[in-house]
Amino acid sequence: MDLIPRLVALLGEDAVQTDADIIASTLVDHRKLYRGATPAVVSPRDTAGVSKLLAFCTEHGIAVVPQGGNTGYCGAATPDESGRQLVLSLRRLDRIRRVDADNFCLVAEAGCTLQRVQEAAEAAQRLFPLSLGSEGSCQIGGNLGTNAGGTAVLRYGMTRELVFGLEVVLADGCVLSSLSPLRKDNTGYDLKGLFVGSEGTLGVITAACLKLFPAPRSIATAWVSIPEPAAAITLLSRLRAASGDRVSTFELVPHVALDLVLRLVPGARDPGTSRAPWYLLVEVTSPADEDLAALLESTLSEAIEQGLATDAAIAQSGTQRDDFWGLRETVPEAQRRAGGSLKHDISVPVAALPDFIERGSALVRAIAPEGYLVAYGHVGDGNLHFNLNQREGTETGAFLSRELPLKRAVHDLVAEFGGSFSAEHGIGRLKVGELERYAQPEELAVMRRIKQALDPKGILNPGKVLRAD
Ligand code: 2HG
Ligand code: ZN
Repeated sequence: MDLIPRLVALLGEDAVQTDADIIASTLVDHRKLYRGATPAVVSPRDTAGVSKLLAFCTEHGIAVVPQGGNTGYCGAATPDESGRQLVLSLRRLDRIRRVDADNFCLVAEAGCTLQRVQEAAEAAQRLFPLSLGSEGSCQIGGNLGTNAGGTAVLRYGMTRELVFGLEVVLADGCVLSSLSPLRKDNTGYDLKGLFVGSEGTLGVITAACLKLFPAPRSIATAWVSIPEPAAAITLLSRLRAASGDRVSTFELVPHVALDLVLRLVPGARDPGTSRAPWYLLVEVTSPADEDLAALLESTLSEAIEQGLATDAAIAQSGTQRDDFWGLRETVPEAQRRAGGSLKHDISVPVAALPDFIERGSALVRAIAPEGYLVAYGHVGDGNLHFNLNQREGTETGAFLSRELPLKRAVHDLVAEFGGSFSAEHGIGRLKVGELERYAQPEELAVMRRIKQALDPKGILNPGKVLRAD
């Protein structure tokens, strides 16, 4: 079959791109772990176009790899090396179809950037709380497909919890549409829950009805020096109680990460607090007018008196708040600039994090002496990016050769703690083997049966999440 003319006939010339220079960036994942090939990047202009494409691909057994902003960490949006998988770009589905302040919802198409969704909510005095470092370029379809996490999960939950309903195109082209803002709808299986986090392997999400919240009117942000991770756990529960559970962000940053950021990220500003082995970025927000800075100040002063913290700075302006946030959000960039890194996106029950850090650090010292630990992240969710960077003066080959033994040891430790080897970045292609190893066999069998039922020809993102047959 002459594929390209058939695609052009189906969707129009402007929907089919084959120029090697133009499509190059869609063939490599964000972390540059994979480099794929494709006959074309197809960008339908609407849901009907996605439906036509998938029906055609099912009929002819052509694999399709859905792609949003291409900012994922596990290679879920990259085609394989065969050169036979089409890339389905959702970028032209970029309308905010409706903002409904009274029902606290909005309907956005998959190709809207997360930032556009946030701004549409803000314009209606509402909040869409999903918040990630890549929000300017990641797309809401990708956030839904990967069940993205980010820095407000503690208060508002992962993406899955922010959805009223979805519009999804199934492999055979059939469109499931459920975009109403019903808070109660107890009619059968939770189909939307199935598609969120399925990474494009069960259907292609084309639009979503998203949950909004009252816009915050008061915000207080602090950068806190703490002596050890255990102090973070105590401080978190104190602050949750003192604030009436309005802590929206509670992030842990080790000194080594702050140091990398200050050295390697242009514009990064020292928070001015005394040096400590660990720091916290803490934010408390409220939809009412209240003095949250005073609340933070009294809780943190008490913490300092009791030795739970050694210093703290409360942001005195929007600029200082942005500076504090920048110190946390640019840790991945600083890690990249510092050279080779090994990453583990793990979670354990929140209160077990200090023990995990201690035992995990010992593993790093024993297994990967060429690396040093840069463990940071969403301590309020029990989710750490247990990452390593290469020590200066060591051999890159030796450092990288530690990847597999270290991953096995860290993930085994996570399993011992009853945790997850992929807390927020998903499975993609990178962690298919890990899922096979750590998921319960019964769970895997159910996943395979669902995949078989919804995509019997296996055209949807083959080889991602589950190994292709
Ligand atoms: C973050 O929390 C992201 O900054 C990226 O999830 C984590 O680079 C990483 O490992
Ligand atoms: Zn993260």
